[in-house]
Amino acid sequence: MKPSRPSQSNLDRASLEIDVRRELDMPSRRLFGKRILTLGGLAMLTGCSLSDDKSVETFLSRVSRLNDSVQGWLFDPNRLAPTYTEAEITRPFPFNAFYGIDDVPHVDGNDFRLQVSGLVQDKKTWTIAELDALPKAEQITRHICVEGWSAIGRWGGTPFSTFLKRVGADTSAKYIGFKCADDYYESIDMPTALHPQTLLTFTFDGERLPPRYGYPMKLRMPTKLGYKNPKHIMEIFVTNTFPGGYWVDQGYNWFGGS
Ligand SMILES: Nc1nc2c(c(=O)[nH]1)N[C@H]1C(S)=C(S)[C@@H](COP(=O)(O)O)O[C@H]1N2
Ligand SMILES: [Mo]
Repeated sequence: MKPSRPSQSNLDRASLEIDVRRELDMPSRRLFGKRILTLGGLAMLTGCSLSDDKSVETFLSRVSRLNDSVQGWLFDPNRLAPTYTEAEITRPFPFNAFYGIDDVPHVDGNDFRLQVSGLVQDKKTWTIAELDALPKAEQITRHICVEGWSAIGRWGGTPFSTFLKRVGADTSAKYIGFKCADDYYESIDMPTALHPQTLLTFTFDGERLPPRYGYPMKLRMPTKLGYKNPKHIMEIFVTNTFPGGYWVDQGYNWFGGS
């Protein structure tokens, strides 16, 4: 986003952002509310400029009405998140998880089998070689974490819609759930799963996804905030039963995106 000159609305925004920090400094992140959770993040995801009073006001009023169903209606399956150039990639790219870097799970690729379950025709498991053979796609997009940072990275893999087609997913189902190697879990809505920028990724910056960024795979959605993007995916399931998510079950907004 462009740097903005100070204005009353921007000051309001600044103090809201301080609220975010204050909440994050609290021993428990559970108090993290829906209201401020997606404030700065959503604006960046939608490419919405907060550089003038009017757009800040429009934006704040939208956020104050924020809830999952409203966000679901706002989501436009054809709208694309911004993409960036090679030169804009953030180096080094930050690591984040609900634990420190020393506790990153190291999944053994030789034994690894991705499980696919629920409302799919083909419940076969997938080896890394089989996943690597899927049609390729790559994107340079911005990852936005609600903890107050964002970074641009390059992820490669396959369009998630291609994968869902391969496994014969029931695309009239409501949710896709993810179980991860580190006890993290997440779920997303079907329109986001089928969005053209939603990628099942196996590489970061042209290299095999390193453990810290989610080996063996990470679902990358530039239309969603960082916590919605599961790393170390071990199982993918299609369901009509709301699966929740690691942070969502502690009060984060489920939709978490645009
Ligand atoms: N399995 C798993 N996925 C996860 C997390 C996690 O703790 N475990 N943290 C989420 C959050 S809050 C962020 S910001 C991003 C961080 O991804 P990065 O390490 O590639 O920056 O991963 C998301 N996906
Ligand atoms: Mo995050």
